Amino acid sequence: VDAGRTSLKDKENLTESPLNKKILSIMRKKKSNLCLAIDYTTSEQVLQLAERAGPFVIAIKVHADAITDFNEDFTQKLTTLANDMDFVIFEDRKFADTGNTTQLQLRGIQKIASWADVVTAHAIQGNDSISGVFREFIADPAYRLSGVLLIAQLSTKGSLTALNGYTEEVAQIANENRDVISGFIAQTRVSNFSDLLNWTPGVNLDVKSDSAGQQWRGVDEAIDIQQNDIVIVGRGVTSSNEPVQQLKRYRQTAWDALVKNEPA
Ligand code: 5FU
Repeated sequence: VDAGRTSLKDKENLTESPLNKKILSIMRKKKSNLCLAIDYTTSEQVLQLAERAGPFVIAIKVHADAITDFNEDFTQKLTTLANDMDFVIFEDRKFADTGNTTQLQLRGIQKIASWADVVTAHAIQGNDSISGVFREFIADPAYRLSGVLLIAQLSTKGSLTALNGYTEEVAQIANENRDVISGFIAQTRVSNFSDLLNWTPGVNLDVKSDSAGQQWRGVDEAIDIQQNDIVIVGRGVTSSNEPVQQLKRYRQTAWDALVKNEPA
């Protein structure tokens, strides 16, 4: 199976995940496979860019614990924007503990499960601490949470996810729990199930690395060669003086690379 080259429409029909159905439909509607990582440190900065970025992105990714004035007013405004502008809210928390602790953290001081549509989890703790916990939250209508992405590969230099067999084991967990796991954070496509979406960070059209371990590559490599579905862009947009202009550039480049591979 050439999972990367299944059409978006077919992926939308195939997927068992309500989150992926929604994302794939937004992708086709907005002609975008771009997720913007807004790593600003005040809620006002995040909301301002989210509002300007809304029409061009399928998801806004945040690190709630990096927002110094994080509060419920912020999440209320963010969910209103997401509902009005049709994007999903992605909290990149990277849960990695016992299932019980993950449960406590999802409901904890930040109430992540109440405002995030999708979160990330490592798989290092093993599947008994992952799928069951998330399945419970996703099934509960009291929570907004509707999907989880497993970290199959990190973008950082020297990442231990490259150790022999690790990524394959993560893919196996997702393959067997596709009702709850909606995809991966990865560098290259890691599963043959085309309904598991591959989200890829480490994308920048102008710079190759920072001084703290990040590695960036361009969109052609990320989409055309490595067969990812969704591009996650951070500082390529957020460090620019003209973020919306950069955002449009990334959206166009990433979408062109994706539809180039779409079967007619
Ligand atoms: F899982 C990962 C990863 O492997 N690499 C990442 O860069 C997550 N990220 C996140 O994507 C990271 O925490 C940032 O929020 C974002 C990339 O932003 P950048 O500014 O393009 O480096």
